[in-house]
Amino acid sequence: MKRFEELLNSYIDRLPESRVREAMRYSLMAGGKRIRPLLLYTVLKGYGIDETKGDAYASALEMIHTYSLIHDDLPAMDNDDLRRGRPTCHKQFDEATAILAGDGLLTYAFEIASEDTENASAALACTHILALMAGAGGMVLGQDLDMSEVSGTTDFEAVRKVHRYKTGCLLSAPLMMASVIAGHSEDTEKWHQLGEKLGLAFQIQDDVMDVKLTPEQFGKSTSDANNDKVTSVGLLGMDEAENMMNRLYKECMSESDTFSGFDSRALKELIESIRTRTK
Ligand code: GRG
Repeated sequence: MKRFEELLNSYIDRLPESRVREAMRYSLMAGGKRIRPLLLYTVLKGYGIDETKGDAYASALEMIHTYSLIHDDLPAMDNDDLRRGRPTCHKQFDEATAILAGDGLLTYAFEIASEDTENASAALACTHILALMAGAGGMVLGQDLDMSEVSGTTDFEAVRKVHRYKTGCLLSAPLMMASVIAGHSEDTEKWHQLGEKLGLAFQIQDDVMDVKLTPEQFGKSTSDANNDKVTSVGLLGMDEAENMMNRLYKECMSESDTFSGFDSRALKELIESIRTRTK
Protein backbone atom coordinates (compact mmCIF):
# COMPACT_ATOMS: atom_id res chain seq x y z
CA MET A 1 0.00 0.00 0.00
CA LYS A 2 3.04 2.32 -0.26
CA ARG A 3 1.59 3.56 -3.55
CA PHE A 4 -1.67 4.45 -1.82
CA GLU A 5 0.09 6.27 1.04
CA GLU A 6 1.96 8.37 -1.53
CA LEU A 7 -1.24 9.02 -3.44
CA LEU A 8 -3.02 10.32 -0.31
CA ASN A 9 -0.07 12.54 0.57
CA SER A 10 0.03 13.94 -2.97
CA TYR A 11 -3.66 14.87 -2.76
CA ILE A 12 -2.90 16.85 0.42
CA ASP A 13 0.10 18.49 -1.29
CA ARG A 14 -2.28 19.87 -3.93
CA LEU A 15 -3.98 22.08 -1.31
CA PRO A 16 -2.67 25.56 -0.42
CA GLU A 17 -0.28 25.58 2.53
CA SER A 18 -2.15 26.17 5.79
CA ARG A 19 -2.57 24.96 9.35
CA VAL A 20 -5.75 23.11 8.43
CA ARG A 21 -3.93 21.35 5.58
CA GLU A 22 -1.31 20.06 8.03
CA ALA A 23 -4.02 18.93 10.48
CA MET A 24 -5.71 17.03 7.60
CA ARG A 25 -2.38 15.43 6.72
CA TYR A 26 -1.63 14.62 10.37
CA SER A 27 -4.78 12.54 10.74
CA LEU A 28 -4.92 11.11 7.23
CA MET A 29 -1.33 9.86 7.30
CA ALA A 30 -1.43 8.48 10.86
CA GLY A 31 -1.20 4.78 10.00
CA GLY A 32 -4.81 3.70 9.57
CA LYS A 33 -5.37 0.18 8.31
CA ARG A 34 -6.89 1.48 5.02
CA ILE A 35 -9.60 -1.18 5.16
CA ARG A 36 -12.11 0.75 3.05
CA PRO A 37 -9.63 1.44 0.21
CA LEU A 38 -8.45 -2.19 0.41
CA LEU A 39 -12.04 -3.38 0.04
CA LEU A 40 -12.51 -1.21 -3.03
CA TYR A 41 -9.24 -2.33 -4.66
CA THR A 42 -9.91 -5.99 -3.86
CA VAL A 43 -13.41 -6.02 -5.33
CA LEU A 44 -12.07 -4.29 -8.46
CA LYS A 45 -9.44 -7.04 -8.69
CA GLY A 46 -12.14 -9.70 -8.33
CA TYR A 47 -13.92 -8.18 -11.32
CA GLY A 48 -10.62 -8.11 -13.27
CA ILE A 49 -10.32 -4.30 -13.26
CA ASP A 50 -7.00 -2.44 -12.87
CA GLU A 51 -6.86 -1.05 -9.31
CA THR A 52 -5.71 2.42 -10.39
CA LYS A 53 -9.24 2.98 -11.77
CA GLY A 54 -10.31 3.11 -8.13
CA ASP A 55 -7.62 5.49 -6.85
CA ALA A 56 -9.74 8.63 -6.56
CA TYR A 57 -12.61 6.76 -4.88
CA ALA A 58 -10.32 4.88 -2.47
CA SER A 59 -8.75 8.22 -1.47
CA ALA A 60 -12.15 9.86 -1.05
CA LEU A 61 -13.31 7.01 1.19
CA GLU A 62 -10.27 7.22 3.43
CA MET A 63 -10.74 10.99 3.72
CA ILE A 64 -14.35 10.59 4.80
CA HIS A 65 -13.39 7.85 7.25
CA THR A 66 -10.63 10.05 8.71
CA TYR A 67 -12.94 13.06 9.03
CA SER A 68 -15.43 10.89 10.94
CA LEU A 69 -12.72 9.78 13.38
CA ILE A 70 -11.49 13.36 13.92
CA HIS A 71 -15.00 14.58 14.71
CA ASP A 72 -15.84 11.47 16.77
CA ASP A 73 -12.80 12.15 18.99
CA LEU A 74 -13.84 15.76 19.77
CA PRO A 75 -14.84 16.71 23.33
CA ALA A 76 -18.46 17.19 22.17
CA MET A 77 -18.58 13.56 21.03
CA ASP A 78 -16.33 10.80 22.44
CA ASN A 79 -13.68 13.09 23.92
CA ASP A 80 -10.72 10.85 23.16
CA ASP A 81 -7.05 11.77 23.56
CA LEU A 82 -5.50 8.94 21.59
CA ARG A 83 -6.16 7.66 18.06
CA ARG A 84 -4.00 5.37 15.95
CA GLY A 85 -1.45 5.45 18.76
CA ARG A 86 -1.01 9.25 18.59
CA PRO A 87 -2.68 12.31 20.13
CA THR A 88 -6.06 12.95 18.49
CA CYS A 89 -6.26 15.85 16.03
CA HIS A 90 -7.73 18.32 18.56
CA LYS A 91 -5.03 17.39 21.09
CA GLN A 92 -2.22 17.84 18.57
CA PHE A 93 -3.69 21.07 17.15
CA ASP A 94 -6.79 22.59 18.78
CA GLU A 95 -10.54 22.02 18.63
CA ALA A 96 -11.29 24.62 15.98
CA THR A 97 -8.54 23.31 13.71
CA ALA A 98 -9.74 19.72 14.21
CA ILE A 99 -13.30 20.69 13.23
CA LEU A 100 -11.95 22.41 10.12
CA ALA A 101 -9.67 19.48 9.28
CA GLY A 102 -12.72 17.18 9.36
CA ASP A 103 -14.73 19.61 7.23
CA GLY A 104 -11.81 19.94 4.83
CA LEU A 105 -11.42 16.17 4.40
CA LEU A 106 -15.15 15.64 3.92
CA THR A 107 -15.40 18.33 1.26
CA TYR A 108 -12.18 17.34 -0.49
CA ALA A 109 -13.45 13.75 -0.75
CA PHE A 110 -16.32 14.92 -2.96
CA GLU A 111 -14.02 17.09 -5.07
CA ILE A 112 -11.78 14.09 -5.74
CA ALA A 113 -14.57 11.56 -6.31
CA SER A 114 -16.30 13.77 -8.83
CA GLU A 115 -13.30 14.61 -11.01
CA ASP A 116 -12.97 11.33 -12.96
CA THR A 117 -13.59 12.76 -16.42
CA GLU A 118 -12.56 9.51 -18.16
CA ASN A 119 -15.62 7.77 -16.76
CA ALA A 120 -18.02 10.56 -15.85
CA SER A 121 -21.04 8.30 -15.37
CA ALA A 122 -19.13 6.12 -12.85
CA ALA A 123 -17.93 9.31 -11.11
CA LEU A 124 -21.50 10.55 -10.76
CA ALA A 125 -22.80 7.20 -9.48
CA CYS A 126 -19.89 6.75 -7.05
CA THR A 127 -20.19 10.29 -5.71
CA HIS A 128 -23.87 9.63 -5.11
CA ILE A 129 -23.10 6.38 -3.25
CA LEU A 130 -20.51 8.21 -1.15
CA ALA A 131 -23.03 10.87 -0.17
CA LEU A 132 -25.75 8.32 0.62
CA MET A 133 -23.49 6.14 2.73
CA ALA A 134 -21.70 8.96 4.59
CA GLY A 135 -24.58 11.35 5.20
CA ALA A 136 -27.61 11.77 7.43
CA GLY A 137 -29.17 8.58 6.06
CA GLY A 138 -25.91 6.68 6.58
CA MET A 139 -22.89 7.10 8.85
CA VAL A 140 -24.00 10.46 10.29
CA LEU A 141 -27.36 8.89 11.21
CA GLY A 142 -25.49 6.03 12.91
CA GLN A 143 -23.47 8.47 14.97
CA ASP A 144 -26.64 10.35 15.95
CA LEU A 145 -28.40 7.12 16.99
CA ASP A 146 -25.32 6.07 18.94
CA MET A 147 -25.23 9.33 20.88
CA SER A 148 -28.95 9.47 21.60
CA GLU A 149 -31.25 6.50 21.14
CA VAL A 150 -29.24 3.53 22.30
CA SER A 151 -27.87 4.86 25.55
CA GLY A 152 -28.94 2.45 28.27
CA THR A 153 -30.67 0.02 25.89
CA THR A 154 -30.64 -3.72 26.47
CA ASP A 155 -32.00 -4.44 23.02
CA PHE A 156 -29.36 -5.87 20.70
CA GLU A 157 -31.50 -4.95 17.66
CA ALA A 158 -31.10 -1.26 18.57
CA VAL A 159 -27.35 -1.72 18.74
CA ARG A 160 -27.38 -3.64 15.45
CA LYS A 161 -29.13 -0.66 13.85
CA VAL A 162 -26.44 1.74 15.06
CA HIS A 163 -23.70 -0.52 13.70
CA ARG A 164 -25.54 -0.86 10.39
CA TYR A 165 -25.40 2.88 9.82
CA LYS A 166 -22.33 3.99 11.75
CA THR A 167 -19.94 1.27 10.62
CA GLY A 168 -21.72 -0.72 7.89
CA CYS A 169 -22.46 2.12 5.50
CA LEU A 170 -18.84 3.14 5.05
CA LEU A 171 -17.82 -0.49 4.56
CA SER A 172 -20.62 -1.02 2.02
CA ALA A 173 -19.58 2.06 0.03
CA PRO A 174 -16.28 0.65 -1.36
CA LEU A 175 -17.96 -2.61 -2.38
CA MET A 176 -20.81 -0.77 -4.09
CA MET A 177 -18.49 1.72 -5.80
CA ALA A 178 -16.22 -1.04 -7.08
CA SER A 179 -19.18 -2.80 -8.68
CA VAL A 180 -20.15 0.46 -10.42
CA ILE A 181 -16.59 1.13 -11.68
CA ALA A 182 -16.43 -2.46 -12.94
CA GLY A 183 -19.67 -1.98 -14.89
CA HIS A 184 -21.64 -4.39 -12.67
CA SER A 185 -24.23 -2.02 -11.24
CA GLU A 186 -26.69 -4.92 -11.11
CA ASP A 187 -24.66 -6.20 -8.11
CA THR A 188 -24.56 -2.92 -6.17
CA GLU A 189 -27.49 -3.62 -3.83
CA LYS A 190 -26.18 -7.08 -3.00
CA TRP A 191 -22.79 -5.59 -2.13
CA HIS A 192 -24.61 -3.06 0.05
CA GLN A 193 -26.11 -5.92 2.08
CA LEU A 194 -22.80 -7.75 2.30
CA GLY A 195 -21.09 -4.56 3.52
CA GLU A 196 -23.65 -4.15 6.29
CA LYS A 197 -22.94 -7.67 7.49
CA LEU A 198 -19.22 -7.02 7.32
CA GLY A 199 -19.77 -3.80 9.27
CA LEU A 200 -21.62 -5.61 12.03
CA ALA A 201 -18.86 -8.22 12.30
CA PHE A 202 -16.21 -5.47 12.25
CA GLN A 203 -17.93 -3.45 14.96
CA ILE A 204 -18.49 -6.47 17.22
CA GLN A 205 -14.78 -7.20 16.80
CA ASP A 206 -13.99 -3.56 17.69
CA ASP A 207 -16.06 -3.98 20.87
CA VAL A 208 -14.25 -7.24 21.69
CA MET A 209 -10.86 -5.58 21.19
CA ASP A 210 -12.00 -2.56 23.21
CA VAL A 211 -12.33 -4.92 26.19
CA LYS A 212 -9.41 -7.26 25.53
CA LEU A 213 -6.64 -4.87 24.51
CA THR A 214 -4.83 -2.11 26.36
CA PRO A 215 -4.98 1.40 24.83
CA GLU A 216 -1.33 0.95 23.74
CA GLN A 217 -2.12 -2.30 21.91
CA PHE A 218 -5.32 -0.93 20.38
CA GLY A 219 -3.83 2.46 19.51
CA LYS A 220 -6.78 4.39 20.94
CA SER A 221 -8.34 5.15 24.30
CA THR A 222 -10.52 2.23 25.39
CA SER A 223 -13.30 4.68 25.98
CA ASP A 224 -16.41 2.70 25.05
CA ALA A 225 -16.34 0.16 27.85
CA ASN A 226 -15.04 2.77 30.31
CA ASN A 227 -17.71 5.32 29.32
CA ASP A 228 -20.45 2.76 30.06
CA LYS A 229 -21.39 2.88 26.38
CA VAL A 230 -23.68 0.11 25.19
CA THR A 231 -21.54 -2.40 23.28
CA SER A 232 -22.11 -5.83 21.74
CA VAL A 233 -19.90 -7.41 24.40
CA GLY A 234 -21.83 -5.67 27.18
CA LEU A 235 -25.15 -6.93 25.80
CA LEU A 236 -24.23 -10.39 24.53
CA GLY A 237 -21.26 -11.34 26.69
CA MET A 238 -17.79 -12.04 25.30
CA ASP A 239 -18.38 -15.62 24.09
CA GLU A 240 -21.62 -14.88 22.27
CA ALA A 241 -20.16 -11.70 20.75
CA GLU A 242 -17.15 -13.61 19.43
CA ASN A 243 -19.35 -16.42 18.08
CA MET A 244 -21.59 -13.93 16.30
CA MET A 245 -18.59 -12.10 14.86
CA ASN A 246 -17.06 -15.30 13.47
CA ARG A 247 -20.41 -16.43 12.06
CA LEU A 248 -20.95 -13.11 10.29
CA TYR A 249 -17.45 -13.08 8.79
CA LYS A 250 -18.03 -16.65 7.50
CA GLU A 251 -21.33 -15.61 5.92
CA CYS A 252 -19.59 -12.66 4.22
CA MET A 253 -17.04 -15.03 2.73
CA SER A 254 -19.63 -17.45 1.37
CA GLU A 255 -21.81 -14.61 0.04
CA SER A 256 -18.83 -13.22 -1.88
CA ASP A 257 -18.97 -16.44 -3.96
CA THR A 258 -22.41 -15.56 -5.30
CA PHE A 259 -21.53 -12.74 -7.75
CA SER A 260 -21.28 -13.75 -11.38
CA GLY A 261 -18.09 -12.73 -13.20
CA PHE A 262 -16.39 -12.15 -9.85
CA ASP A 263 -13.35 -14.06 -8.54
CA SER A 264 -13.81 -13.99 -4.77
CA ARG A 265 -10.44 -15.42 -3.68
CA ALA A 266 -8.66 -12.13 -2.88
CA LEU A 267 -11.73 -10.73 -1.10
CA LYS A 268 -12.01 -13.82 1.09
CA GLU A 269 -8.33 -13.48 2.01
CA LEU A 270 -8.89 -9.83 2.91
CA ILE A 271 -11.93 -10.68 5.05
CA GLU A 272 -9.89 -13.35 6.84
CA SER A 273 -7.10 -10.85 7.50
CA ILE A 274 -9.68 -8.42 8.94
CA ARG A 275 -11.14 -11.23 11.12
CA THR A 276 -7.70 -12.00 12.53
CA ARG A 277 -6.50 -8.38 12.88
CA THR A 278 -4.79 -7.34 16.07
CA LYS A 279 -5.49 -3.58 15.95
C1 GRG B 1 -18.57 12.02 13.45
C2 GRG B 1 -20.21 11.77 11.58
C3 GRG B 1 -19.33 11.16 12.54
C4 GRG B 1 -19.24 9.83 12.58
C5 GRG B 1 -18.36 9.10 13.43
C6 GRG B 1 -16.47 6.43 12.58
C7 GRG B 1 -17.36 6.93 13.65
C8 GRG B 1 -18.60 7.65 13.25
C9 GRG B 1 -17.03 6.82 14.94
C10 GRG B 1 -15.72 6.23 15.37
C11 GRG B 1 -15.92 5.22 16.43
C12 GRG B 1 -16.23 3.87 15.90
C13 GRG B 1 -15.97 2.74 16.81
C14 GRG B 1 -16.73 3.72 14.72
C15 GRG B 1 -17.09 2.47 14.12
C16 GRG B 1 -16.27 2.22 12.94
C17 GRG B 1 -14.89 1.86 13.33
C18 GRG B 1 -14.63 0.58 14.01
C19 GRG B 1 -13.95 2.72 13.03
C20 GRG B 1 -12.53 2.43 13.15
O1 GRG B 1 -12.16 2.02 11.85
P1 GRG B 1 -10.77 1.36 11.54
O2 GRG B 1 -10.50 0.24 12.50
O3 GRG B 1 -9.77 2.55 11.86
O4 GRG B 1 -10.74 1.03 10.09
P2 GRG B 1 -8.31 2.86 11.28
O5 GRG B 1 -7.65 3.68 12.36
O6 GRG B 1 -7.59 1.58 11.00
O7 GRG B 1 -8.52 3.64 10.04
